[in-house]
Amino acid sequence: MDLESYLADRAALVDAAMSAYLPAGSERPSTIHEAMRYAVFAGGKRLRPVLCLAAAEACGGLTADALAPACAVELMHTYSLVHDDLPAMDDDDLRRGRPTCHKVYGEGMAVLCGDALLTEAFAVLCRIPVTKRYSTRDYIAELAETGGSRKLIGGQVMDLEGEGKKLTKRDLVRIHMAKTAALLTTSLRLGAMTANATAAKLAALTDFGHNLGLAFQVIDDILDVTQSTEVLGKTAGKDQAVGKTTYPSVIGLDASRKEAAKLTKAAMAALKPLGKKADRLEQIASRLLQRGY
Ligand code: GRG
Repeated sequence: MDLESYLADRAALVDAAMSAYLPAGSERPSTIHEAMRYAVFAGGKRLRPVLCLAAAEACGGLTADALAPACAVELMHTYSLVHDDLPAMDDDDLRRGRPTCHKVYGEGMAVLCGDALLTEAFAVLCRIPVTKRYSTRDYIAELAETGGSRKLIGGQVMDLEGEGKKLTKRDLVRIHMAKTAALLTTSLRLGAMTANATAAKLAALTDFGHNLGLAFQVIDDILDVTQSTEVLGKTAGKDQAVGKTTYPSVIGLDASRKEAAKLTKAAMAALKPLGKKADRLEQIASRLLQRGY
């Protein structure tokens, strides 16, 4: 299967599974369930769930067994976007090419929508078939650590407190390791765990995830200044408008492109222990890098 067909096929599997897991839009109280579905089914790339499935496959596991964690990471991701867009955070009107959740359903409902999506992520995670090495407790610990104040929330705090200040490249790495790279890495690790992956394979995927996550963020920063709002589906030039330090603002556009390429190369090198089975992950990394150009 070529990469395009693979990405479309896996995204469709994840969408069908998420639709089955989530309450129907008509279920009472329907406003919250409609808001959850509005946020989730808004045309996201489904990068994190696809990485989860591809990691399971790279470790010799079944795609079907990794569907629950794939949905869980996308639900956590969507919650973070809904809350990140709120006026108290990034205050954004546009996400995934549509009005943000709070613009449609109001701020109170958007807060509750994010809360419900995050809670649902853990409920879905409990549906993972247990393997010899990993128990439900291991899956929950993995996702909880990533969603907590040492990773996603901590990264968001550093991000908020950094607005209007001149940060160094080291500060940026710390923020993006906690925000973007952490959830990408956990997506890979949860998928691999459903395939009963050894500690060595998990370590290789962790290394891959850290480098890929940072590369993804450098590319996201580049796109923010080089692409239009229409292409991005979210407000272009937002980073500069709110005084956020980005890779291009610290090291320049050319050096940022080189940095993204270097990180992608390091990510690909980390896949060596997985052999040919990791080819799909390598293709995905290469495809993400192309987005930055
Ligand atoms: C808990 C409020 C809160 C925040 C946690 C992850 C995070 C911190 C906030 C999300 C907002 C954000 C801009 C994160 C940076 C990572 C990033 C570039 C997200 C966009 O991911 P894509 O491009 O989006 O995969 P789609 O829409 O395709 O899913």
